[in-house]
Amino acid sequence: MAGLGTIVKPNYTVISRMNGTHTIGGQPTDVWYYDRDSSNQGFMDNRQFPSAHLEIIQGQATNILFQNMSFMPHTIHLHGLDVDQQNDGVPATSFTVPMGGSYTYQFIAPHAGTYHYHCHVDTVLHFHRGMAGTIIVRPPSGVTNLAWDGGPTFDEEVLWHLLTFDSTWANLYGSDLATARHRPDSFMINGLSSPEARTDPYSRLVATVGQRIYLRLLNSCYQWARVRLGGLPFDVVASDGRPMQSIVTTDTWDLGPGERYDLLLTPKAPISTDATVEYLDDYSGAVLGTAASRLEIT
Ligand SMILES: [Cu+2]
Repeated sequence: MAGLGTIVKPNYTVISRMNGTHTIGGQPTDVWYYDRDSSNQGFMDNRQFPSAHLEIIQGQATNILFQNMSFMPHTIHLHGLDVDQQNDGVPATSFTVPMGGSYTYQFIAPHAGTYHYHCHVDTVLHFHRGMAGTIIVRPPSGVTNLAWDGGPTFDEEVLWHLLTFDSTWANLYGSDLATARHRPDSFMINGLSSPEARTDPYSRLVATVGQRIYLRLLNSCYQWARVRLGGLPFDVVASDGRPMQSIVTTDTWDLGPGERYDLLLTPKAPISTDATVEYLDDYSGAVLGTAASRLEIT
């Protein structure tokens, strides 16, 4: 979907909430999430799982006022962004934001690219219950059709936040023996399983022949994720917020947990097919489950 983040600004209010609901595996499921101030429109409006998407600008002083409107301590960890220790949201090296409290995370993002944020309190569980979102750092000009200064331009932009869910963790309030193993039973793109992800305007890859689709991937689950775009070749152009040293052209790409990759797809003929993510067992590599959206090129 073109221009998924056309409003870019340096300052946000982000509110943690523990009273969300999202349909996961066909079941209404309690989720915890980061809400975004309503003045920012953009990616995945009104969806509580995954958390709000944020857009900021390379080189600008950025302030994220975090208000903890929930009943447990939380933080915002700015995964992959080069922030100082005070603003890194890791409790062991800084502090937590208590219930009812607030803190303004302050930083300057030095590199345009695809990033991630999540809670770092009882991380394994808070992350899984939904306290994780994406950040796009735009180049200094703020334009939304250029990956970074000197990098590729594109006509369409899509963001896939890759997620799995273990329903036996759904109602836990603290990690314990139950969270020693993660056995996912839902496999999603942007919080949606295949039937919904195939029709979701934020997840579909739609363009005309010759247009350039920029697909930002975040693997935000505890498994490896294998991405295929209907068998078409694509270029892997960026990794974890930095340009690839050399572009890789392939039709299959694997992401480890926490990794981000940016893909550039330029279809040369019309096609209507599935674009898929296979989630893989860490040890055996067996496919645990698949999520699919659509690749529609006319
Ligand atoms: Cu938390």
